[in-house]
Amino acid sequence: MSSLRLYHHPISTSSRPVMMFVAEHHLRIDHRVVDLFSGEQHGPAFTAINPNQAVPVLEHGSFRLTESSAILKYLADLAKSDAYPADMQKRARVNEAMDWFNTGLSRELAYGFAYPQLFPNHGRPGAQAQADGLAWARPRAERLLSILDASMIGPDRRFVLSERITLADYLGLGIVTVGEAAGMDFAPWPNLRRWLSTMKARPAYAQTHAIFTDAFGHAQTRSAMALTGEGAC
Ligand SMILES: N[C@@H](CCC(=O)N[C@@H](CS)C(=O)NCC(=O)O)C(=O)O
Repeated sequence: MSSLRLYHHPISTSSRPVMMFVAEHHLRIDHRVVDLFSGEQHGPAFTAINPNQAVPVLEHGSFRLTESSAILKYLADLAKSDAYPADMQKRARVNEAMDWFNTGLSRELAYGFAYPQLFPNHGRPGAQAQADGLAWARPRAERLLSILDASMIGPDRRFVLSERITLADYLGLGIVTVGEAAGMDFAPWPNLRRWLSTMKARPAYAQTHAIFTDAFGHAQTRSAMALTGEGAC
């Protein structure tokens, strides 16, 4: 098998799901950290790898792939993982949930609510604009979190739309945890909290989320990020 390489950053919302999937499937992969906080993603070397100037990027031999959702699906097929079922309708259900996370919850919870608070380059110009932006995003994020809680996880399922873990859980975890880091209160959603505990109890979570947890648990690290003026999710 050709060699695998993953360009990522351990704090990035889009990288963490791929890192966790890779760890849980024991894939041999060359990990390359792209330093988002010094702006390495904007330099010519990385721009030649991904013109979008964003992580994650997967290389499999000479084949290069961007977009976390596409990378997860590619790796799952490569690893013949049950997390991406072969059955057409089960697979469509996973795709459906992944699109929901990536185009719906990500927009409201990550881009609308969390990033403006956590990453200086996402902050709105001025305190009033920042407050207005958060007031706009919060109810929209809450509406989607209610749907995730009541309909997608529900009282009886262990995972999103499924009894078994799928790629949707890995992808969704990246987005839900960044909302949590920004102070979204999950108290109203017991099924969501149970799912989050289940995901955090998986052995690969601690290993792949150590830097993320550390960064948002220590005010000192947060202000160090603010000083750089760089960095995104
Ligand atoms: N839709 C892309 C999003 C990739 C993305 O935005 N990555 C962020 C980290 S979460 C990034 O590299 N940002 C660098 C920048 O904006 O300068 C995916 O799912 O992979």
